[in-house]
Parts: sequence; structure tokens; C-alpha cells
Amino acid sequence: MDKLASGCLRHRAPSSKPYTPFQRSPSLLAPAAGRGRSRGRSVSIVVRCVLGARPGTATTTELKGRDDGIGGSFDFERYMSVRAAAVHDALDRALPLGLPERLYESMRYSVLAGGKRVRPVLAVAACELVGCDSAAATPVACAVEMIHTMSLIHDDMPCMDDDSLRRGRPSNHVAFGEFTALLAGDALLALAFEHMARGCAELGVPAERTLRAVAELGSAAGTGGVAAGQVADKANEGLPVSLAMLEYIHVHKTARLLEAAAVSGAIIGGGDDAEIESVRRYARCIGLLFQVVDDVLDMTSTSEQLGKTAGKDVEADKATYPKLLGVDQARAYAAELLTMAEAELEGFDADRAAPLRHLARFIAYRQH
Ligand code: GRG
Repeated sequence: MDKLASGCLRHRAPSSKPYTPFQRSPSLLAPAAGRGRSRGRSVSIVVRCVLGARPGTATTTELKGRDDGIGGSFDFERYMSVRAAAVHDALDRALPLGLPERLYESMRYSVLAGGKRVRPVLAVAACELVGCDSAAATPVACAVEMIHTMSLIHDDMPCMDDDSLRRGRPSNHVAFGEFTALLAGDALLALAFEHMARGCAELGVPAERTLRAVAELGSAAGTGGVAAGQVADKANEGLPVSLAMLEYIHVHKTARLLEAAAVSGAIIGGGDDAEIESVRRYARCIGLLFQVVDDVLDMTSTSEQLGKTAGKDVEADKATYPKLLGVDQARAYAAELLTMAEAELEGFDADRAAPLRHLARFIAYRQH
């Protein structure tokens, strides 16, 4: 970790101002001043590689956990695959084939195509972090994956990024045509909120928690997040982009949905306000970290490795962290974000925080 952290100080958060558009967002990421919770037992984690140096996850763990990866020590790969499989099955059930068949086929094609399932696992892990069973977070986990998938479908369309490859297969509009893809995205967005409302009610989640989580996800998808970030991204295409604007775009387009996934999970799980705000700060760090890593991977990986078109940012002369900072400094910034994210988990029970701690590292060290 020392090696990782040593290059992180050049872009340290300058202040702790609130979340405001067009403000350099690391200011949001400043760790909170002392929370009143006792520190949990530390987890034994060995980081074996530096950013970008090795495929797979970055962690080695002692294995003696429960079957789902949680226990006295922790098997992250097992945890991730069990939780991701549960989400996949729940998505499959949430989206049975119906009429109009082509619309359902198109929705299922993209939702069930795989993907890393980082956002839904974040929601589940945050729910568990605050002491609730993972099952309570299943509807919100599905909802966030539906929103994410719809954003990918629309992002690939000719009027947006015009990309023909997604999750290792032809993009939705290539497979189903443009108007079906557009409507599949629309329907997924609507279904996300319907599914969440119904699913949480069926599980007996208190209605005020569901409402709060719905507002969180709605804001993150729309004007407070993905849609706003995408508009700014498109409007600035071909223009010189400052670091502040780049960060505005990435915080909104990418980080807000990751943040909302984790925050919604913590809300549904019954976290108190202090816990929810810690989760928010953690997730803001990893949300931005996710995009910084994405930018680096776009520049340094192949399409085969990514399952989507590599080098698109460079080809389109897009502003990215490696372009503005250089690859080494972009990696150093990622390392700083990882350190800040992990610091936010220190007030929680270490066993319960282990999935989120490992998830942050998974995001930092991922290869696709
Ligand atoms: C959500 C209302 C609404 C509109 C969408 C098109 C659009 C507006 C936004 C584009 C958002 C976008 C595609 C941002 C990029 C986020 C990103 C880094 C995606 C890749 O996520 P991964 O790597 O993908 O988690 P997988 O396939 O693994 O799930």
C-alpha cells in the first residue's frame, strides 16, 4: 500500500466544500472529521500489485469464511461471484419474456449479457455493512443495474457514442435496431423504479426507506447525475476541456450512480444518517476512481480485454484523466482515491466492511 499511496499527494482535496456542479470534485472527497464509532477489528489484506500491473483482483485473503465469502476472514472473489449470480437470477425473474416480445427480448439481451455487476453488488454490500440481510437490497440492486444498462444502451446509439460492441457482443441497436434499442432503454428506466417499489414492499422494507432510495436513484440517473454528465460530455466534444469540467462530467456521468447504488443499499438496510453519509463519501471516491481507471484502461488495453471498443477516447480526441494528467499521474490519482475510500470504512465493523474494502480495490485494479 505504501507504494500505492506514495504518489497520491499531488491531487489532494483542497477543501471540504459541498457537492456543487463545476467545482473540482475531490473537494467532496475529503474524509469526514472524527465519527463517534469505535474501530472494528482490522482485516488481513495483502495487496500484491500496483495499479495496472496485474490482471484480476488485487487482494489475497485468508480463506476460512462462510460459503458466501463472509466470515472471520474474507474471500472477495467468492463474495463477488455469489452476489453477482444472485443479482443475475433476480434480474432474470424481474424481466420474464412478455409482449411486445421484441421489446422484452431487447431488454433481456442487454441486462442479462453479463457485465461486472459492480453497482448492484455495491448496493448489497452497503446494505450488509449497516447490519441488514443482503436479500433486502435485491430490488434496489436490480433497479440500479437496469438504470446502468439502459444508460449503456443509449450511450452506444449513433446519436451518442455510436459504438457497435458492448459486453462482448453487438450493441443493442446493432442487434435490434435503433428504435427498439431506444425504447428498451426507456422501458428499463421505468421498470427500475416499478420493480424497486413493488419488490421493497413485498419484502416489507419500511416505505420511507424505499421512498428515500427512489429519490436517491432518480437524482443520480437524471439531472443530478448521469443525464447531466452525458449532456456536458456531448456539449464539450471537440472543445478544450479543463480538469474541473472533466471531473464534473465524470462525477455526474459515472460516479453519481455508483454513489447512489451504495447509498440506496445503506438506506434500505436501515443505516443511520452518519453511516449513510460515510457510505456516500466512500462511494464518491470509488465512483470517481472507477472512471479514472476506465480512462486508463481505454488507453492501455485491447478491445478483446475490455469487451468493448478500446482506444475510443484517444481516437475521438476526448478529454480523459490520462490525457490531461498523463498515465502515471492518473494512476497516482486513482491510488489517492482508493486510500480515501478505504479511510471512510474505518469506523465500521471490519468484517462487515470487508466486501466494500475489497470492492474498492477490485475497482482500482480491474483489467476490464
Ligand atoms: C440514465 C436517464 C439516463 C440517461 C442515460 C447515455 C447516457 C444518458 C449516459 C451515458 C452514461 C455512461 C455510459 C457512462 C459511462 C459509465 C461507465 C464507466 C460504464 C462502464 O461500466 P462498467 O465497466 O460496465 O461497470 P459493465 O458492462 O461491466 O456493467
